[in-house]
Amino acid sequence: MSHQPAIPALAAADPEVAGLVEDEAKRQHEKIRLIASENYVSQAVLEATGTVLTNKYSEGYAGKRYYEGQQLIDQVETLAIERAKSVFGAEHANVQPYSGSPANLAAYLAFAKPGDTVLGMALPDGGHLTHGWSVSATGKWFTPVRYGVGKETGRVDLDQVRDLAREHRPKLIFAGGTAIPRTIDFPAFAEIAREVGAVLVADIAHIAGLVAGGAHPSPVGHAQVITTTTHKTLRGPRGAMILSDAEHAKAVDKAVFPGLQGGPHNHTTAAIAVALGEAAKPSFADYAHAIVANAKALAEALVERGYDLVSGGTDNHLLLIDLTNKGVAGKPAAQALDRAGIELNYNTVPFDPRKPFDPSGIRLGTAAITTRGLRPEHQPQVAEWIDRTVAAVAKDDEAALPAIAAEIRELLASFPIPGYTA
Ligand code: DSN
Repeated sequence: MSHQPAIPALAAADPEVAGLVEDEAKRQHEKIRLIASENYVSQAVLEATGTVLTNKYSEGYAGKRYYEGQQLIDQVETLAIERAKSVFGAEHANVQPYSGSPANLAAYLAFAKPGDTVLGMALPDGGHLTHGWSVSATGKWFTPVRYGVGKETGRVDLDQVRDLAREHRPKLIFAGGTAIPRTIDFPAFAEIAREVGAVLVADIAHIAGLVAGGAHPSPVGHAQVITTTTHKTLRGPRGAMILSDAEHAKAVDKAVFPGLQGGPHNHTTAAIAVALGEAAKPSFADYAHAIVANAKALAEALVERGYDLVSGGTDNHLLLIDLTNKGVAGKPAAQALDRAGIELNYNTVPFDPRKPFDPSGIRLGTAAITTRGLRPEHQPQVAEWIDRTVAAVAKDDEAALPAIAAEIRELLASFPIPGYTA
């Protein structure tokens, strides 16, 4: 049983860290991982992240660096950029943002000034911290206005978006978020942004792999600026990219470097290039559609068991469940599910009467289980395990959990993951 690629030098030099890495690989093998923002990267992506490219500084862009020795780094970054443009059909790509939050901050730096008004989705309704939530720098340094979902529909309220945009004339409008189970209507957002003269930023961090694989409509041609992490449904390393049209390209690049960041993480850039190479293959389109099929099957099985899904279901990889009708809060449910072998996160639900650190809901996603080969026919069983665990929490029956974890380990033994050999 070991991590793949093998880590003998690490084991010899630092058994303490190596032991933790080995244990984490085993943990990832033995759990049903349903955290909607996580995945399993391929072994090729893992190998790229562990290369000598981590040794190199390369502030600047290809052909215009502030350090020498960029003969090969320039080629790596150019490859990643060209693949990103090709996979998404974008006019411009910047692959240097360290992760999603810096990518979004770069959009602010490029197209707004401190104090300017920005319109984003409220965090409890499914938005992201960096879309102007009060505890984030973006909420402190800019003037945030927030839209949400309809109380009855659980879906983004585009009438509210339009009304708020007309009233507040924001410089930036963010479309996208972290807990949106339904298709994002990029053309509708674009129309609103055009009307009020705002730059539309589509944050597709969650759905980038679905967009790449044709399982969610693309924002290209609608949003002038598109930010995304690379490690969720896109199945790359932890990192981010900004795509844009040609008109906004220069401002995006200037904001990332020298505006916000120093040297790019070249080992990550290489791994992003590898992931984008994988995303360009026809098999990735099958993968993206399989993620959605799994999410829909899981949603159906949970609804059959009386679970209250925000918006009633899903169009993408993500399910948001309000556990109020089960008499259990999100946090104890998530913690018990973890002990039972199912990893997900507790989450606020729209109009949640509870606090963010102890909310009413849980959030699930199917990107990782789809990578390891689970299919719609497995989802009724996954739903049954979730249901048994939630029922155990309601009855304070901790003793029920180890049996569930054992059943899960038995099923998953037939579904290997990249990164670990059992
Ligand atoms: N933490 C990411 C997520 O889980 O959606 C967003 O930052």
